[in-house]
Parts: sequence; C-alpha cells; structure tokens
Amino acid sequence: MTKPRILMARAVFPELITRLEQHFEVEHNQADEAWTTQQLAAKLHDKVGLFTTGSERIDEQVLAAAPKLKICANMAVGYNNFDLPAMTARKVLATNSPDVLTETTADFGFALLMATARRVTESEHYLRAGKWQRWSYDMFSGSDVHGSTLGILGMGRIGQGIARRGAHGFGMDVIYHNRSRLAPELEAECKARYVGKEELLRTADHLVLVLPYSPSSHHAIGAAELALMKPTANLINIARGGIVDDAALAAALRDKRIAAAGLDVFEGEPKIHPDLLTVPNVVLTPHIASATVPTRKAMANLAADNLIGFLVHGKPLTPLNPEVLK
Ligand code: 8YV
Repeated sequence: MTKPRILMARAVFPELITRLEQHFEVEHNQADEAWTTQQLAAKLHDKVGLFTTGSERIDEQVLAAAPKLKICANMAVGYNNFDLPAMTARKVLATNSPDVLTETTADFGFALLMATARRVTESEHYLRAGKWQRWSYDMFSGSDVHGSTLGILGMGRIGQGIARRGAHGFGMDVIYHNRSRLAPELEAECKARYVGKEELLRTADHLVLVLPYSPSSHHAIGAAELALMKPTANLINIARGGIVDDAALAAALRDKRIAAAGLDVFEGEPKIHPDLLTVPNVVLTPHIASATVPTRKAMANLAADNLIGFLVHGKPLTPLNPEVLK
C-alpha cells in the first residue's frame, strides 16, 4: 500500500523525519532551502499533509495549487501565517503547537525583561569593545525588577506564566489587560489585577506583550501608546512583529521617551528596522523565545502527532478549525 505523501517546509530534528517516514512518504527540506511561495506551492500538488513553522505563509495562492492537501501542521502556537478562513473554505485542517512551549517562552519573556531592565547586552558590548577602564557609581544603572509594576498585554497561557514569575518570584505588582478577564481563581493564582489598556500603559514599569497578532492587534503599541508610558518604563515584545510600530518605538527609544525595550520579534522579520539597530537602549534577539532543545522537540513532535493523528487515525490533537472535520 502506498503511504500518504507529506511535505516538510523546513529542516527539523532528523529523528522526526524517521518517525514520520513510518507513516508517510516524506519530502523533506533538511538542506533548509528558502523556497519561494511558488516553489512551496509546486511541491504541494501531490501532498496530503504539510509541516510548517511560523515562517511559511499558507494562503489562497498556495492552497489553490494543492488540491490534495488535507492538513497543515504548524510547529508554532501562533498561526498568523495561516489564512484560516481560506483553509477552512478549502477544507484544509490547520493545527498549531500550544502548551508545550508555555513555560519556556515565559522564562524567555522574563530573561528579556531582566536583560532590558539591567542593560545586560548594552554593557556587554561596552566591555567587549574594550571601553571599560574603571568602575563608576552610575555605570549602566538600570531599573529594578523586584517590587516594580509588571504590566502584561495579552493574558493567555504565556502571559499567565509571566505573571506567576513576576508575582511569586519577584514580588511584582502584576496588572494586565486582555480581550476578556481571567476567571477569579486564575487572577488570584497569578496575583494579577485587570485594568484598562490606558491604565496598563500609564502604570507599568515593565510592559510585556504576549497577545496574538491579528489585524486588530496591528500596531497595538504605536506612537500614541508609547506616549502614555512612563519615561522610566521598559517594553518587552515576545508576541509577534507588527504588534509594535517599530519605527515609532525606535524614535521613542532614541528620544528617551521610554527607558528601554527588549524585542524578540519584529515587523517584517528577519529584516529589522534600521533605527532599532542604532539605538543602544534595546535588547534584540532573533525570535528565540521557545528555543530550548526539549521545547523545540516537543513542538516538532506535537506537529508530527497532529499529522499522524489526523491522516492515520482521523483524530488531530490541536485543531484550529475543527469545523472541517464535520
Ligand atoms: C516559533 C513562535 O519558534 O510558537 C510560536 O508562535 O513564535 C515560536 O515559538 C516560531 O513561530 C517558529 O515556528
């Protein structure tokens, strides 16, 4: 019996290919070539399954070239690379990889918060450049993390993980804003208080963005929002590029209208707004919040579980558009 054919859009752990080959005929991309949309679409003409990361856009153009496609399994919790309505209309199941990365990503949110507040990378660059001649009383003074006010915009699982770390580990006063309020027990567990967006912006010493990207969250933090923040505040984005207006942020950092920023995601990444590269008070990392070996393996395996679960057993684990199963 011939096995169903699937396509891996990107390189993955070699053992994952071996695992998938037990069930499928796998066309992989272990050379990690950068395919154009047309190349990806052409490879999909005979495939029933596709393994993606957050970097591959799956839209009508791709779907139209993939008449046999039944499932796209994303190795990411965020799925703004999927045109979900188009996939649903074509009865292509979409899955993501939630939960397995929550704590790792929350750890990184905190790492970026601390590196930003305490000017870790800026001071390291200074040291590496041989500029450290002697200690001085105000050298690289940053802002305190313990006992400060932690603001969280977007209070899903990762936001809650950051709230717990802040409240229980660092004695921070945690406030949050979200489309919907958490249940009282969860608020109590996270020691987090719901506030309006404006109060969040005005009050936070450290504002962490953890909301999903959608047209409605595009530039949720722009010039007007930055103007409401304290001049001593730090902004951390581990959510998605495009939620922050990077040009407005670079200007605010340059003019010291906020103290500093820590960014793991960027508008149009991997391109970075050139002004962000010239301001010193920003910590920049290349979209690595979920990057630990165990977590990346768990994400990849969950995407594989979705392919096997759906194509072999008819039961995906984490469907995003379960209506196509009906
Ligand atoms: C991924 C992410 O590493 O899960 C997400 O939504 O942003 C990251 O954890 C990235 O999208 C690659 O798939």
